[in-house]
Order: sequence, then C-alpha cells, then structure tokens
Amino acid sequence: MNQVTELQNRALAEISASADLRQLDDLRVRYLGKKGEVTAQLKALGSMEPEQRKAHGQSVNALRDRLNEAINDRRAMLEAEALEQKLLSEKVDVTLPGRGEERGGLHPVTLAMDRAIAIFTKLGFDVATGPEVESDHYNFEALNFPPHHPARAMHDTFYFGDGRLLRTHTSPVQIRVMERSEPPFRIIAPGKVFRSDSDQTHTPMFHQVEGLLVGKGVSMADLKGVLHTFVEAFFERSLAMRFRPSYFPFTEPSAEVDIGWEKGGGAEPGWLEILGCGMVHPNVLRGCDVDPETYTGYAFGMGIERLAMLRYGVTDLRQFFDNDLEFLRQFQ
Ligand code: 2NL
Repeated sequence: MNQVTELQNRALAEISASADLRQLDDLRVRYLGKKGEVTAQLKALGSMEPEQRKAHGQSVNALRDRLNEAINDRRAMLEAEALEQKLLSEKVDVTLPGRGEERGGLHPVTLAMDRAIAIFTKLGFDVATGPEVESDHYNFEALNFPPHHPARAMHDTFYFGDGRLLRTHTSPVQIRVMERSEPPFRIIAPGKVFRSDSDQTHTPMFHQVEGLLVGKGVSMADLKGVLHTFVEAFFERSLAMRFRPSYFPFTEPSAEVDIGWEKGGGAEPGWLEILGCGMVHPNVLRGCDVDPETYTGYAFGMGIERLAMLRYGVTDLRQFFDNDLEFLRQFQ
C-alpha cells in the first residue's frame, strides 16, 4: 500500500513537472507502458494470495486510472500552452504601417503615342493596327515604290531573306484597310516601325502614327486644317505651321510640315520639321480598288519619339531606350 502511494506521489509530481509533450510521453511509457512501473505492479498480482491480490489489485488499478487521468490533463494543458506559444510567435501586427508599393508610370513614348491617338480619335479617326512583319507588296509595292527604286534604299529595310521584312512605316496597315473595305476611310495607324539606322537621331525601332482620310472632295486644305488642329492640341499652345514641298512615292503632292519653335526659351525663333504628308497618290488608290476619279484622300506620318522629345524637352533620343529609372520617373 505504501509502495503504491509512494509510486503515485512520485508519478503525479513528475507528471505535473513535465515541461513538454515529449517529456510527458516518456513518463507515460515509464509508468504505464508495457514495461512500465505500474504495469509491473499489475503483473505482480498474479503471484499474490487471493486476499492480498484483491486489495492490491484495486489500489493499482486506481493508481493506473489516476495516472492516466493526470497525464491526459497535463497533455491538454501542454497542448494549449504550445498552441498559445505558436499563436504568439506567429502574431501579425495589422496596425503596423505597410511597406508600400512603388507606383509605376507610362513611358514618355507611350504617353506621346496615347496623346496623339486621343486627339485623332476625338477628330473622328478610327485606330487600325496590323503586323510588324510584312511583305514587299504591303510595305512598298502597294505604296507606289517602283521595283529597284532608290526610295526603297532610303528606308534601310530589315529583310528576313524569305521575302518578308520588318515594316518601315505603318502605311501597310492602311493599305490593308483600303483593300478589304469601301471608302470613305478615316483611320490612324499607330505602331512600331523598323529601319536599319542607328545614330544620335535614329534608332532601329521607333514609333509612328500615320493617318489616312479618303472620301469625296477631300483636299489639301482639309489636311492642313486637321494637322494644325492636331499640333496645337498636342503641344497645348498656338503654333505657326508651314508646309514645305517634298517627295514621297505614295503622295502627290507631298509636303513636310514645320512648326514655329523657339529654341532655348524663346531666344532663337525658327522652324522645326515634325511630320510628312500629302495627297494619296492615284496609283495607291487604284491598287486598292479605289477609283481616284471619284475619291481623293490625304495621308500623313509622324515619328512619335520626335514629338515626345519636343513635348517633354528631351534632348537625346537615346534616353528613351536606356530604361534609366531616374529618367523615366520624371514622366510619372
Ligand atoms: C514621314 C512621312 C508619310 C504617308 C506617310 C501614306 C499612307 C498611305 C498612302 C499614302 Cl496608305 N501615304 N502615308 C504619307 C505621307 C507621309 O510619312 O515622315 N513619316 C515619319
């Protein structure tokens, strides 16, 4: 009896002193496992006198139940403590200030492009797009470039060697529109164009917005009106504009357009070329099954990088392609 009491006191003390679930399980094995001390007491019953066995059996059984209960209670407590600890260590302070995300911004060329598109869209032009990889037919032939004409060399074309090429202007987009539908046409074709040319003022890829308007009685005066409206909207100021005679195979007559621009904060007045334009050549219309006796049209093309430089005061074209964040952040 004393032995059972002593065993119980010792076991209960150890159980309540166990610091974690592992220690507790070791105790369970030590006392109640197959080779445990309480189990040994139960086994010993077999060799006892019936009288003694009954009394001792009851107390050992009670001891076993008592220890089981104590272990289960202790386990529940340790588990609760462990959970508490885990919750504490994983605690997130939702009141802390956030780390913040840096805001991105649009590239100045994209800003200028979007600006040009918005203005022409307001004037009633639809936006048309097409492939950057083109055929000789759409990039040159349909635009009245005679075969082997030096004007083709002027465009410094990238050829794939299998008849395909990178478009040197977005005019092919407009040819495709004219081929597949009927006049009137009032479209702009924004996009990337490619020319094998690289120096201070040229990059092998640049962006262009071309425009085309074909209908009955369309004249050069309409062209001047639309372009003047465009440049004043784009630069948000009154601007003088000048048409200079020029040559493109796909327009006749052709002109280059200058705007009055004072360099260096108004010190030097002067003219700056900003785009090319003209009346669509009858050969181009005919090639698209548009009768030049019934319809006339104007077209224009402008380089977006050039417009972006003027609008945002960028002095080196190559800054647009360096992806220097210090530079780009200025346009956010
Ligand atoms: C420039 C000059 C120009 C056109 C593009 C055009 C398109 C068709 C028919 C006729 Cl489908 N013309 N486009 C006309 C005149 C000038 O671009 O200096 N671009 C950067």
